Amino acid sequence: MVKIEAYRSDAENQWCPGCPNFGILAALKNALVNLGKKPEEVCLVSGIGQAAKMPHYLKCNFFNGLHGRTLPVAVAINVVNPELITIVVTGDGDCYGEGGNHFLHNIRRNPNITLIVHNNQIYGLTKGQASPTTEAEDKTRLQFEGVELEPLQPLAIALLHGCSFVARGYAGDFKHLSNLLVEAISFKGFSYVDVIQPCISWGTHSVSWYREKIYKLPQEYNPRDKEEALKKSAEWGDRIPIGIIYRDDKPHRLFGDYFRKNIFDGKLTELGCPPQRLIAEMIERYR
Ligand SMILES: Cc1ncc(C[n+]2csc(CCOP(=O)(O)OP(=O)(O)O)c2C)c(N)n1
Ligand code: SF4
Ligand SMILES: [Mg+2]
Repeated sequence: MVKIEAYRSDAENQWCPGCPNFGILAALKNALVNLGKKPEEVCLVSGIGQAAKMPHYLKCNFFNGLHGRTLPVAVAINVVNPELITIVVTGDGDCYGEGGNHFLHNIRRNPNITLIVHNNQIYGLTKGQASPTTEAEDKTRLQFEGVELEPLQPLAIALLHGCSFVARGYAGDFKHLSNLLVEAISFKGFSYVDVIQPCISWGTHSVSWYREKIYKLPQEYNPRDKEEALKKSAEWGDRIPIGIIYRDDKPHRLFGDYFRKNIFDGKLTELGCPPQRLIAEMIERYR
């Protein structure tokens, strides 16, 4: 049996005391333990930002790369080693702004990975500039007269581009979020969870602003109804739904399977390294 202690990291935590990111960290650890996954069976991938520090605070395989370039690395890891549970932890800026292109095209590719977006509607690490999900007219430290652009609707974008698992969680509801992550991580295909994570230092809304609006999708809600899911994905105002907004369990082609079948015959990790001589010849050819 896997114990939560197995995931404990010795790294000093740099998040602000009381940041809801701690809730996401606890929920993710709990989900992995509930799934019986050992740290060596998991790989976290992140870019730059407060959210992207997550892999430092949880002991398992990880890759911490460039801002906005999280998904391509995760997809490569999953293609090379499909048995590894690959989870992307990213921010709203990292994923929907700098990495927006990768978000769009990896929904279309359908890799077998889980994408967790800490959506605090702000660039937290760089101290409070507007992100793609900051609401129009919200005042930030940089946009002090109010944001001019309408916010991106990432859940609707995911649905319209064929994402088979679309969910929204809340960092302040440990049990609900942990259950959501269990479902997302066990899903076969690209599973996407946007997690509302108030930034208590730079965010444009208080924790109570979110708390008053968030509600759980009721038992009778049917997450297989795409039209209804589209409506729910756009619901952001007086009420904000959390839960599995859409899931389609029909088997879909996985990008990793396609890639290995058509480009490489087998698992890349089993092919081993090409001899040094071949690499040297290859480099010579392109000199
Ligand atoms: C290519 C590039 N552009 C900009 C930056 C500066 N930068 C670092 S983190 C960050 C914003 C992170 O915001 P988000 O992804 O929402 O994460 P948060 O800190 O809010 O969790 C920016 C703009 C960078 N490191 N690299
Ligand atoms: S700046 Fe905001 S998101 Fe970053 S650690 Fe502090 S409260 Fe959390
Ligand atoms: Mg952010």
